Amino acid sequence: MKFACIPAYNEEDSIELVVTKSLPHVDRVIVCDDGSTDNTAKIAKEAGAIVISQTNQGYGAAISSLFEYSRKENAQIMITLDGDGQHNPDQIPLLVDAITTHDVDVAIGSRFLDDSTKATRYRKAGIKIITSASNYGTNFKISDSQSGFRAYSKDAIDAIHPTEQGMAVSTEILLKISNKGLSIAEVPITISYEGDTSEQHSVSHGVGVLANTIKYVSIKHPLQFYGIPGIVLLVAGIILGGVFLDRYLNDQVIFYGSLLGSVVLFLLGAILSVTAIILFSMANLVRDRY
Ligand SMILES: Nc1nc2c(ncn2[C@@H]2O[C@H](COP(=O)(O)OP(=O)(O)OP(=O)(O)O)[C@@H](O)[C@H]2O)c(=O)[nH]1
Ligand SMILES: [Mg+2]
Repeated sequence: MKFACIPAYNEEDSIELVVTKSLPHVDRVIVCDDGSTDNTAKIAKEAGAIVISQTNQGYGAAISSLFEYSRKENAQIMITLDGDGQHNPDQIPLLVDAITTHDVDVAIGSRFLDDSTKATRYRKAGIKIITSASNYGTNFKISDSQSGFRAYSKDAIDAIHPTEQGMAVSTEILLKISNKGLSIAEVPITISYEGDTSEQHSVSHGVGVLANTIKYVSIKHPLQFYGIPGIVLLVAGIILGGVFLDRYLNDQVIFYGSLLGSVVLFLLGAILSVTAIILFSMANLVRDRY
């Protein structure tokens, strides 16, 4: 059984077309209406979708509910796509095909595999930065880590339990795919940015997603992320302390600058190093829990 799963928040203008265009390609269309204040739920239901309604918690919370539903209802393949009409439901078979004929666990619809995407330069640059950070954490080499147009195999549906409530869920899922050893492939898709004026919103949104991505990556590689800067600071603190002692012992000059600098660097270095060690052991302990 194939399910098309659509997170939707106040998408009454677009949801009907997304649902009706998705229906021919799947067995069920499920819309997660995350506390919309418009007629999204009603329109989706009338168009033929099953509607899950919950209080507004964010994109990630909706994705999480859709995973849970698909697991419970034994979906063999789950496709996620946006309710705002930016993804073309007629491309669902492209993603499904990657799973059924090429045997991958997760197919990501990428906007950037060919150059036709008309996203603004800033948006492209932002997604590139986030994707590089995310690739560093996963060892994948994908081009669009933030795409919401994806397909998941049964193994992936069973293995992935997202917990991020916001947009960072896209990165979180990639890390979980990597940790579980699931396979991944990208499929070129097109996206429509018509009528999109949310540039400013996108900047703050992008910064938030990047911060979250760094959080995930730093947990995955704590020794590089905290340990190396920690040791560098510790060593710098020790050197500066040596300079202070040298001046004090040889010339009886109390050089307050290097004393203070040495203490600050040493403390910062110690904090980062301890953080690295704690995160490293914690990551090992909880790695296989989800
Ligand atoms: N259920 C639910 N869906 C949401 C929420 N926020 C966004 N969505 C849906 O998730 C999809 C993607 O959200 P968008 O805001 O379009 O994100 P985007 O495509 O990255 O950004 P834009 O370029 O501004 O469209 C859309 O279908 C939204 O309706 C939410 O809080 N809950
Ligand atoms: Mg959108």
